[in-house]
Amino acid sequence: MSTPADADIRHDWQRHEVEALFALPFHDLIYRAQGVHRRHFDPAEIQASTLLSIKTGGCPEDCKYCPQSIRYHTGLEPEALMDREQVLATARRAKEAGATRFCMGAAWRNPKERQVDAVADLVAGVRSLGLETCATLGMLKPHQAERLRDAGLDYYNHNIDTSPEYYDEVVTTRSFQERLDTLEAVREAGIKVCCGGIIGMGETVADRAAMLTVLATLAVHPESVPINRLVQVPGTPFHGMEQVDPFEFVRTIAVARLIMPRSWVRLSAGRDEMNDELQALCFLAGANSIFYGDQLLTTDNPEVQHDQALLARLGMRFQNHEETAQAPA
Ligand code: SAM
Ligand code: DTB
Ligand code: SF4
Repeated sequence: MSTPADADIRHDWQRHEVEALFALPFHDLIYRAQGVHRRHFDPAEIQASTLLSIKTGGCPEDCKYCPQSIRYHTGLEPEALMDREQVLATARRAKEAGATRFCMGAAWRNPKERQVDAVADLVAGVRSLGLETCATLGMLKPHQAERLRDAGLDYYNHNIDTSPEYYDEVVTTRSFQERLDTLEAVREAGIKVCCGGIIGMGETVADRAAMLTVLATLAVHPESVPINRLVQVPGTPFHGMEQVDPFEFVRTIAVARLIMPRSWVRLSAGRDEMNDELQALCFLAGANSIFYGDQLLTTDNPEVQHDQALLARLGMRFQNHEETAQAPA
């Protein structure tokens, strides 16, 4: 028998319908998003992912938001791949602090075979600690995705970043289609997909609607949808961009929740510059995941004590390890 919750799941969203959601009065949009959220999730529960940059800087790509591109002078010193013990020690601390997922990021256009082997070894180690694993390493070929799956990779993060139309204003060194090809390789390998974008790069509301429509019309919705607010890093071309209206940011979260009801919608980069009230509005709009830990990849994130206190003040709690625990691969 089909339930109202089943009827929430659609893969045929049209751009004009999604734009109409963005145009709703704020209170109606939040009310609808809350309704969908409560049909699919416990509204008090937040999933926590901790990020670690395992290979920082020196990236050949030209993403105009990114401090790790070699083309921009951001003062970041390129570093070699981090050693295994250091990664595992950081993962252990993340688990002790309450994270359930550990995401390893590398500033690569795409990994070479030996780099995939090295990350596969890290994935196996992190998974054996009882954490969900995620990696973000740039473009992947199908056999590389399979290698990472065999090592026990649960999620792969690869963002579309923005709408197909605005994309060329943001990145020129890889195409939107190449991003979709990587997402397909990941999905085909049986790895869960983490895919979202960035708000505040000068895009229009129609671009935001178009970006979310691409995600919501994939054959399977991404299991995680990170919504980042641009972190403006001096030296990057997008430094100095006009700030996005906080309510417009909350609307983006609400629309993501409405059209991808079963996905973990992550309030991602940019939280360090948000006040507690804005974050609470994002949770009310349906965000139920955060990056947790004092650092994102290269920029600051709120301190763990602050996040713990915020959740306590809101009567919310972190998802616990038992809910995500899986047998070792
Ligand atoms: N190099 C890999 C790639 O681009 O696929 C993985 C790491 S990359 C830093 C991961 C994602 O972080 C980007 O796709 C982008 O969405 C996000 N990101 C990077 N810099 C950001 C910034 N300054 N503000 C917000 N999000 C950012
Ligand atoms: C995602 O969507 N956001 C994260 C993660 N996936 C890899 C990265 C945010 C990076 C913010 C800038 C920095 O710290 O370098
Ligand atoms: Fe490189 Fe990823 Fe940064 Fe783009 S977002 S410059 S691919 S590290």
